[in-house]
Amino acid sequence: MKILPTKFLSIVFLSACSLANAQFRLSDDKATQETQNLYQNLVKAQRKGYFIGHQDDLAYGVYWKYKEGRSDVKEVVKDYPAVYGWELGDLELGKAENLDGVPFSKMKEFIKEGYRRGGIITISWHSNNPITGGNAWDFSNTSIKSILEGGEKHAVFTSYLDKVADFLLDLKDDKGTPIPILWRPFHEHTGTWFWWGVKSASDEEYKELYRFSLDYLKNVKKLHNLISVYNTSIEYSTSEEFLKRYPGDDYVDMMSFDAYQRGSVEEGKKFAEKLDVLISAMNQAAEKHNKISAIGEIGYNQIPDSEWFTKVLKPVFDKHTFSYVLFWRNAGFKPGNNEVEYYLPFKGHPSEKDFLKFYKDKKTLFEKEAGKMNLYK
Ligand code: BMA
Repeated sequence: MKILPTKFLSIVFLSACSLANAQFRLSDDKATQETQNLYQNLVKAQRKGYFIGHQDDLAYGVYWKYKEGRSDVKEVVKDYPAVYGWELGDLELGKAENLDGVPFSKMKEFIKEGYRRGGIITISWHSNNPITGGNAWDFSNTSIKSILEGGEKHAVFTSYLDKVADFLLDLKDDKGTPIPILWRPFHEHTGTWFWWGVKSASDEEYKELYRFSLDYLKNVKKLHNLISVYNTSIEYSTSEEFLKRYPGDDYVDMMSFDAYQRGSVEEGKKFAEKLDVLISAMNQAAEKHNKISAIGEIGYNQIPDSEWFTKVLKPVFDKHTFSYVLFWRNAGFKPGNNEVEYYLPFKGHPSEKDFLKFYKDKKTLFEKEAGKMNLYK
């Protein structure tokens, strides 16, 4: 009799635990085992902290390009980021390099390398405009109807998806197992600047675009290694607004937004307040729909505030739970104009010390931790 209550309690406890994870199910019921494992491990890891990511991390830094083993992040904290972001824009045109000059052949190798070390891969797609032939920022068409099913430009759009699918299908480890990908298409859709944004796609058209492309990749192209990431920009403050163009639970696995601090260092306070609202509203939506959440892109170009990571970001991040945050690319000097663009410190940058402090915080998870967590098992 004495044993019973303990036994009973442990059964209750165990079933509560498995229930907690069981409610998180991938939208693709044919998802590969590794993809399901990654998803469940992301759910678990959220209780511990959040993974830190960086776009194009292994390809180049502010002062270098394509040097094996290099990474601006690693040179500052002696560890790679846990999440690697890559970008497919221009692949759909059959080009050998993406819109930022990264050769797709190299990108594939970097993806395999990050995965081999136990890192997480996320991919975005600044697709060219299939209607006008302009780039992703060409929102001059007033409707995307013609690329949806039955539309006269539909075949152009599916030819784009075919190219994307070929690339994704080729992402396999040495044993031929597909590498799980956090797929974040048609991002920042609440903004005005992309052809899938609010200026040229109605809410219903956007949802249809999202659903059609995902169905096409899963059902026609047989891709079952995708974790689908819904991504807005900053134009919301409630969960209802955040979900205005939500394509539905059967199409989304993670919820996310992109946000950048701009202007002077003094803007940090306002940015932190906004960030707090953005995460709260997103997490309310995520909780309601049994999805996990993330910050798809973040940054403050050139990091003019030498304590930005620990004084602006960390206090807000500490109030919430989410699975990863991806800092945008250390492009350095951009050819064609005199702009300099980078979002994480490199060796010798004034915010190096602050980023190291951020690294040492127990909630920030980089690649060594990710490796130990065996995210794919
Ligand atoms: C933007 C900038 C651009 C880049 C684009 C796609 O935010 O970094 O330089 O071309 O992302 O990666």
